[in-house]
Amino acid sequence: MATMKKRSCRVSSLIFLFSAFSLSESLFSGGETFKRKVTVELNPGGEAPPGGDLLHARAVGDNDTLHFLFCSLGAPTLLLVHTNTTSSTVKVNWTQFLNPNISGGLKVEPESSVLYSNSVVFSRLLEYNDVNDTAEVTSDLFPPYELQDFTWSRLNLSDFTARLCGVAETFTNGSLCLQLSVFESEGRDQPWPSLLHTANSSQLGVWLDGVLPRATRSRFLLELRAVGGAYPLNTVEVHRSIDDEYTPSIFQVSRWVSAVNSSSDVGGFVQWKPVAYRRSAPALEDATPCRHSEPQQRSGEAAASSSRLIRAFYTQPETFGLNVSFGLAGEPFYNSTRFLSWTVLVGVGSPPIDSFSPLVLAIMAVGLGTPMILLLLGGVCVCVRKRAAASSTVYEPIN
Ligand SMILES: *[C@@H]1O[C@H](CO)[C@@H](O)[C@H](O)[C@H]1NC(C)=O
Ligand SMILES: *[C@@H]1O[C@H](CO)[C@@H](O)[C@H](O)[C@H]1NC(C)=O
Ligand SMILES: *[C@@H]1O[C@H](CO)[C@@H](O)[C@H](O)[C@H]1NC(C)=O
Ligand SMILES: *[C@@H]1O[C@H](CO)[C@@H](O)[C@H](O)[C@H]1NC(C)=O
Ligand SMILES: *[C@@H]1O[C@H](CO)[C@@H](O)[C@H](O)[C@H]1NC(C)=O
Ligand SMILES: *[C@@H]1O[C@H](CO)[C@@H](O)[C@H](O)[C@H]1NC(C)=O
Ligand SMILES: *[C@@H]1O[C@H](CO)[C@@H](O)[C@H](O)[C@H]1NC(C)=O
Ligand SMILES: *[C@@H]1O[C@H](CO)[C@@H](O)[C@H](O)[C@H]1NC(C)=O
Ligand SMILES: *[C@@H]1O[C@H](CO)[C@@H](O)[C@H](O)[C@H]1NC(C)=O
Ligand SMILES: *[C@@H]1O[C@H](CO)[C@@H](O)[C@H](O)[C@H]1NC(C)=O
Ligand SMILES: CC(=O)N[C@H]1CO[C@H](CO)[C@@H](O)[C@@H]1O
Repeated sequence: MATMKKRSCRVSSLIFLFSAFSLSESLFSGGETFKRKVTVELNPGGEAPPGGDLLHARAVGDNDTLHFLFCSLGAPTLLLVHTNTTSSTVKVNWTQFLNPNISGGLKVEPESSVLYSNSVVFSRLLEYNDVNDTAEVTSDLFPPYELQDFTWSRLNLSDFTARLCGVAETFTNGSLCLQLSVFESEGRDQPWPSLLHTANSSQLGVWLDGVLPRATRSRFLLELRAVGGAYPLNTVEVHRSIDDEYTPSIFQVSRWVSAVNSSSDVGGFVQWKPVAYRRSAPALEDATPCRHSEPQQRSGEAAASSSRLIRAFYTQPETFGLNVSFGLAGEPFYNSTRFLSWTVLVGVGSPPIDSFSPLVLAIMAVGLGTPMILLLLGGVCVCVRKRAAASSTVYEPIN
């Protein structure tokens, strides 16, 4: 009797473990993930214009299309346009597009299909001399680098990835590079910060490589502008996460969203983990925290005059800007490695949220499950013993 119970206990504990594994499997690898069909086109309907490129990635879903436009004419700009049809197209009038004074050079047609649009302009790189190692921007701010004045390389395109590098005169041998990736389905890049992406988002990596700093104790900030129509990105929410599995030592994620409807599927987001890396192939000690300033309303005209894409698409751009600063007091200065990289996700709908991997879930299942099973087993054993003892006492008087 007791052995039978024990055997069935063992079997049930095995079943428990198996079901824990299969649950985690079905939660993560199973289930149809949302997919888009992506096609990429450089300078649609035109020849390579002087001084920059316009990339168009068209990501078609079941009932909708996401247009990603990335432009290096002026300050580098990423524009996302979400339409409610699979047949929307991008029309560029190059005569208008190349004229910095004229709006309307780029249209997404039919215009009635546009559900939402949002864009991010990389406007300025700021450098300051952190003489007292406080990592606070002080009066020792060097004249900012205006990214619209950089000399940008042609876009280097491979599959769904486009790379762009630019130099300012004082950079000597270094450069500031941006890399855009567009995705057909959910996943994450191998290198840290290994952000989770979906087919509704694109990823932008920015890095500053080999630039000659203007002071030995230089630190940098990057100024971003979010330009949009309805639902402007005007607030940054910082969410805590207990999971640092994919981005070691980082337990936070920052989301630049619209304060109106930030929790609904309407609108878009810019999302990042507050970490930058001081080497291109980083070890844990090369991670450096970054901070953001509160989004401030900025002149739409300034954004439009710095970026050809903004000028061409928006007539009355609503603009918010913020600074991301790299490094904390006491951390090595830029000169220590002369490298700094940071990654953001830009997309529509709800930002992707990290969850535990199957491995972690299995470990948790075993960690929590084993004590439960031991308790159960213990309970069963006690029961069986008591019964055995009870039955023997019951039978004794007969003997
Ligand atoms: C696409 O639209 C059709 C008809 O409007 C609808 O039945 C279908 O559920 C939609 N599919 C998705 C994935 O939204
Ligand atoms: C492009 O814009 C120019 C100037 O506004 C205009 O003259 C021309 O007809 C337009 N081209 C097309 C194809 O619409
Ligand atoms: C844009 O406007 C400015 C002044 O309004 C003018 O000086 C400049 O020539 C114009 N540029 C073009 C390409 O039309
Ligand atoms: C797309 O949206 C526009 C404007 O909101 C609407 O007029 C149109 O009917 C929608 N099309 C589809 C296919 O849902
Ligand atoms: C650095 O510290 C010195 C002495 O405390 C102070 O006089 C100076 O103003 C500080 N410089 C900056 C840029 O904060
Ligand atoms: C283009 O990018 C690939 C990697 O994406 C790199 O290997 C190659 O050297 C780049 N080419 C140029 C001309 O920069
Ligand atoms: C820039 O590169 C040249 C040749 O590669 C090298 O001689 C020079 O020292 C470099 N300058 C700096 C500041 O690293
Ligand atoms: C992406 O967008 C489509 C269409 O709006 C939606 O059906 C889908 O659930 C979204 N996928 C993710 C992973 O957010
Ligand atoms: C940067 O660091 C190097 C050695 O790491 C040092 O020789 C140099 O003086 C530092 N400062 C600048 C401005 O390059
Ligand atoms: C970024 O920082 C610089 C220097 O402190 C400041 O002038 C600028 O206004 C800031 N930009 C935004 C958008 O807050
Ligand atoms: C103020 C505003 O635009 N609110 C919208 C938030 O999103 C819901 C749907 O998700 C709309 O119904 C509200 O109008």
